[in-house]
Amino acid sequence: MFSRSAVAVTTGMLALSLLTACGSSSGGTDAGGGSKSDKITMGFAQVGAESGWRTANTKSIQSSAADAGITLKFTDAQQKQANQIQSIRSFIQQKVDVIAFSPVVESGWDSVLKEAKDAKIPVILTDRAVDSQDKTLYKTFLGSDFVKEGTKAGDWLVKDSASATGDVNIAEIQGTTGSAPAIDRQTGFKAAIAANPKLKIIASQTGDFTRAGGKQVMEAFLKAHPKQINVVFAHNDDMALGAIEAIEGAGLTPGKDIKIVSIDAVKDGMTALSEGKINYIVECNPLLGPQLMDVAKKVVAGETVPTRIETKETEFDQAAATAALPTRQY
Ligand code: GYE
Repeated sequence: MFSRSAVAVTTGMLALSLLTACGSSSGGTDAGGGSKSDKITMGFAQVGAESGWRTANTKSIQSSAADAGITLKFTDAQQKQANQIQSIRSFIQQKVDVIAFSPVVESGWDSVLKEAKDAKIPVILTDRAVDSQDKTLYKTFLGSDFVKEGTKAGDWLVKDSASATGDVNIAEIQGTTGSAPAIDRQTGFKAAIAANPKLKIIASQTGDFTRAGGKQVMEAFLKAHPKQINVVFAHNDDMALGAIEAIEGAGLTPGKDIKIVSIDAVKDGMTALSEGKINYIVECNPLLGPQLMDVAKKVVAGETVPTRIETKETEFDQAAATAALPTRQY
């Protein structure tokens, strides 16, 4: 007993002296340049854990906060706006230094964002946008151009079906109703396929960005439109993977009998693409953490930041997916 506590005391003293030494050698500042007493606390209200994309996004945010020396208060809204609003209110009460969140849907944020503004807590939107008219309610948006993603998916289909003689019937599996990526990806895709009047969307429903949702919606589509669907446009890879299960369950070959184009480029989606079960994937990058922490430090320091920060993204066919898979991070 005695010797153990002696060790504990000695270890404690050593830790204390190390801390003092660090403090004096760095002049009382941390690696981020702020003083120790101003360590930033960020409240982050995440959408949920609905997809592979989301899991990679959460990991990126958590590890980047740790790397940047930012204290992270993280909540998961389970895809419900009410939960997210509650989290944001609780972050305001806790007087965090900055709030970041990925809004489940686009509308309905004005009052809670006004509460944050009145409390002088800056807000950063990540991944998904809001449709608020008052742009002073948040400092910046960090994420992807979802319209462009939908356009790229549509452009691919226009090229791929250039030689089709009859109608090309498309079934669309949408993301969460009212969410920025669902709205914008549909807009971009529809505009792009207008280039060829043979391309027709014959069914469109939400699968809520989940694999189970994609499977269920595709099963219903196959029943309602037997032997009619030529192409599936899924707003994310997880729903495409669910659709693959439904297509195989109906005795058809995904990628051949029914072509599939989706968005995200997560590992499972890329694997299905390299196996020929998906035909094309437009990338949406979930690794927003490092940029978010950088911009949060600037915003807390009162620096002006661009009002929109976009992620660079590419797209993959079967060969590109096969080449990229061994080093794919998510
Ligand atoms: O595409 C999907 C996720 O908001 C960009 O949300 C994100 C989307 C992503 O559930 O997989």
